[in-house]
Amino acid sequence: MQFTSLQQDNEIYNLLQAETSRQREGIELIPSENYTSGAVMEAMGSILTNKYSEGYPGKRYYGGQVNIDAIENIAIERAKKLFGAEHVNVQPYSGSPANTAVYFALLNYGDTIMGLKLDHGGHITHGLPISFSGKSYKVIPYTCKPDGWLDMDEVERLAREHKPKLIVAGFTAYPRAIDWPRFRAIADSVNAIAFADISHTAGLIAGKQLENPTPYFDVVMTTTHKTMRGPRGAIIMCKEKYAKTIDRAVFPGLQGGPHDSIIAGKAVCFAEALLPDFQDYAKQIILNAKALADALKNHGFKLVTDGTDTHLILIDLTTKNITGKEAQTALDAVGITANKNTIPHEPRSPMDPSGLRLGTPAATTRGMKEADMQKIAGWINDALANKNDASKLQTIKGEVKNFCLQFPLPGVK
Ligand code: DSN
Repeated sequence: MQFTSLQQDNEIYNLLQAETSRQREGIELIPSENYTSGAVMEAMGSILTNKYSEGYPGKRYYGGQVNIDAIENIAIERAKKLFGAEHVNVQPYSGSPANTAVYFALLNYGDTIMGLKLDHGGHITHGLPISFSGKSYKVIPYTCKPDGWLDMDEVERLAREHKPKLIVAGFTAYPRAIDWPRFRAIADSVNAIAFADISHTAGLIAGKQLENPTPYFDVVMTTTHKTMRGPRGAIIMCKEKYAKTIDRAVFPGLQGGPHDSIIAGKAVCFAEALLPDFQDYAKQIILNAKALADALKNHGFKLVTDGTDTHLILIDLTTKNITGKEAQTALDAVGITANKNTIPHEPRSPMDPSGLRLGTPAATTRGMKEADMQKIAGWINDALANKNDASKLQTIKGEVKNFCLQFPLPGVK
């Protein structure tokens, strides 16, 4: 028997309803999360999930591809237009497999790569010793300075010394704009491949608020579900000379059949990002992040690099009497979702670090503005100051819920 409605699976249906309430009644401040549109969700939950389509448009291993080819080609063309890319592969399942495909395409095992150290704001796939990237390649990590700013002089010195084959410029917890030309110049000076992982800021780049590395980097990868506000997935963009190698690494190198419903969702989110109001959205994300950063500083919080140029804020809690884990738990109790995070030169452990990472993409999608960020900073301050006072936390939770109910949840009826 096949169910005709999700309600026939009570257990999952009820949890989905509960998650809808959680998302509706709380403030989402995890910088890598967002709310997709109803149109993106419609594509993701469509009959395209029934299809297998190994290969690429015009070169598939199964029949019945007339519509699938058209959808994939549209996704590719829209991404090219959005980022000014020469070649785009829209099939990667997500960011980690996409980064793995880039390495698999362009490197031999044992080659030297450089990436930002994870606890300084990099990513597991940028060379963490216990990950595939760290086990397969010789990794020379670069770091941030004690003030939290990226140490570009160190990047240059390490590149000269170790002559990497590829330099990853990618960031998951770095609040500042990136000097892409300097990365490119350093890579050129040692003949390295310049690879940007723009997963966090792609929406701000597509929305023309931050500089775009795509025209002059060799390879650029982005996920599509963060500031891009699309389905969970990724794309790889590259210069034409790498196109064949990248495509072969994605399929058949690492993946089988692409997720066609997700590719349709990517096409839809690119169409949304090509509309002029996406630029207003991207601008508002940054205005909100700056407003939230200023308000937090007024409450006495120390921020890594003392502020932000992007959607992301990293609070250094070492001057407050609370750890990142305790802060995350206290915020969960009031309906504010954020994540504990390491800070550069972390004195504690990744499971209970000294930082708290916040971001404004999701709150901005719901329509929150600068004045709302002041309120949110106030609730964050109160929740952390009263982390052991269950009754006070309950009161704040009520205020947060009343506030959130004024902002509809996109994509949900
Ligand atoms: N998990 C993502 C983030 O939160 O930044 C990175 O993959």
